Amino acid sequence: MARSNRRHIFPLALLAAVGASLVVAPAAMAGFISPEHGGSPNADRIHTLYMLTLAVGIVVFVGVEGVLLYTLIKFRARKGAVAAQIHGNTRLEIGWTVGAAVILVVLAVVTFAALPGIRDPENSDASAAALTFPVVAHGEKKVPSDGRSLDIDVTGQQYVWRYRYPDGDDNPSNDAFSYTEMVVPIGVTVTLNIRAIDVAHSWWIPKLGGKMDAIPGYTNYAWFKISKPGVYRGQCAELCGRNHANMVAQVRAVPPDEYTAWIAKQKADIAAANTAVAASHGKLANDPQATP
Ligand SMILES: [Cu+2]
Repeated sequence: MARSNRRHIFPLALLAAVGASLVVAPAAMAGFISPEHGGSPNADRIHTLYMLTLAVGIVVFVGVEGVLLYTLIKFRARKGAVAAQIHGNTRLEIGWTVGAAVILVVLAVVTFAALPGIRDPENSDASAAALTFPVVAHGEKKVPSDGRSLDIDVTGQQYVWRYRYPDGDDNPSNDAFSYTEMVVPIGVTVTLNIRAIDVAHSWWIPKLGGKMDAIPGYTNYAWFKISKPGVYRGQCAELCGRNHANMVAQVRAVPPDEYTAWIAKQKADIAAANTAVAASHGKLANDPQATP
């Protein structure tokens, strides 16, 4: 009797451990089972789809494993037991085939219904409309239905991200730009044109939506809209060389007036740096001792 009790301890302990880990899983696994979210509505919709699929998966898992465990215990080997000879069960087999098909159809319908909300940019908040510019949809590029957004170029290169901010005129050479940290206003829909100039990279700030490849020779598109100020971190998500791990990115969302001030300062700093470079080039050109 004592021996058979001990024999049961291990499987019971294992069951308890699995049960306990399922209970603490949601907290411990946040951002693991489903990507991080909470920064932009498209990221939240991706999260909802993940959780819905996960819930269906858990129901199927518990059902299948439950029947399996029940059967293992109820029909375990006993002295003198004779196995029943069963020749299939048509109703049961049709049932689980149709059941699996119905689950797939439901998941497919829900996914296709949610896709436009993930793919198509929303309109900016009315209060932040002054910071948006007209954008044109073409090919794969989707734009908000009011035809306006803050359209930022994202360029990946070994091993840094560069961002160019539109200012409303047609001259890209006088636009503000920055590296690594992108600054954006809250309440504004930001559409991204994602490119690479050397090898393949991948743009991904998990809380702001799905990842998007940055491929030389192509332009890919993504969008986000942030409602609360904060810093949203990410990292190049495509192995792009030996310093790939250092190719970090972050988006800092600030109130609109702070954004306007930041752009102005960035432009002034860039102009001052260009002037300083031109001056030192001039000095070099006039210095007979300088070696080129
Ligand atoms: Cu990279």
